[in-house]
Amino acid sequence: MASLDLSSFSYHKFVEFAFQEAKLRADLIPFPSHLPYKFRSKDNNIMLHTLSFHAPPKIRLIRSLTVEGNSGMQVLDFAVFPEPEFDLPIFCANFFATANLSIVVLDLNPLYDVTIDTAYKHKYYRELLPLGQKYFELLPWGGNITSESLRFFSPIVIWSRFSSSQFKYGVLYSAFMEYFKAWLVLMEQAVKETSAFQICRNCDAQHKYLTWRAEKDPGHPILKKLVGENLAKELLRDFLFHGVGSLGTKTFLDYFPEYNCADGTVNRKRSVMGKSYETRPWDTNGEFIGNGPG
Ligand code: BLA
Repeated sequence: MASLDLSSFSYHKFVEFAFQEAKLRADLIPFPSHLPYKFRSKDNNIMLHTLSFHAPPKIRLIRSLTVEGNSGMQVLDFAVFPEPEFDLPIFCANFFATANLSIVVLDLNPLYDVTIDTAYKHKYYRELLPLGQKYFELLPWGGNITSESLRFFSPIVIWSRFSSSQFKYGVLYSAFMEYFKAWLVLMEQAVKETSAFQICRNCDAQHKYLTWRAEKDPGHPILKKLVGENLAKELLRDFLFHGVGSLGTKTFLDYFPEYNCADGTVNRKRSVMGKSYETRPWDTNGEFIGNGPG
């Protein structure tokens, strides 16, 4: 199988595009408690770069982490989190590539579970379905996933695994640009919520999302290997999923009691339900057709 020379591509191009595009539509201010980071992994072979901003009144945090070096691996973790006064989706691009294999998740992650909340689904995704359709064939469904993850995904999620190639890299770049521009349009149109109840709900929903990812994101083992357990923890709590310690007080087990072990600790397995959804669980109208675990 042909493999891709990883030195011929970089996710920096994605990050540059995103921050430039965001700057056209919002005033980005360096995130107060973050410094742009450039650091080397423990074995010195890999560089990690971080960048983060906020942009009142709508963007609480826009941040990116890239990992690259001569280890045969490239990673992008780029996300945008809205202020709780807005029920905007969370922009999410998580790409992992080796010379042979790429694993990607690109989505406007819904704040509310769209398999249940159809009003939220219609509000944000009805008009975006054609955008998703453009890419579902070229970046096909990646097969079984951790079942718990699905409630954080939207009907236009791109979850894919494929042989790394320049062609796919180009398709992914194009999808990334279009998805991000679509998010920015939603952001521009978003109207500030005034109901205290609704703002609290948004805040809780975002906190639940952050709590899930800060505990169970599939990238954690690699981050820990690269920078060690302590720095990885700091990176997760203070940078990647900043807000997990401040937007709410509930714990992981409050949100996800099914992970409770008999001794009161969190089950270390990533999934208690197991993997499922072998094929795309939404039809072309964005109707949920997944059978779920079992
Ligand atoms: C695999 N990453 C995956 C998978 C998903 C995601 C769904 C497939 C395996 C699984 O079902 O868990 C991504 N899951 C997500 C996202 C959400 C979610 C974005 O629930 C959001 C709610 N991935 C990264 C980073 C690294 C990384 C930063 O984002 C590395 C530093 C690596 N992801 C990575 C690897 C795999 C993977 C190595 C395959 C290994 C595995 O399946 O455990």
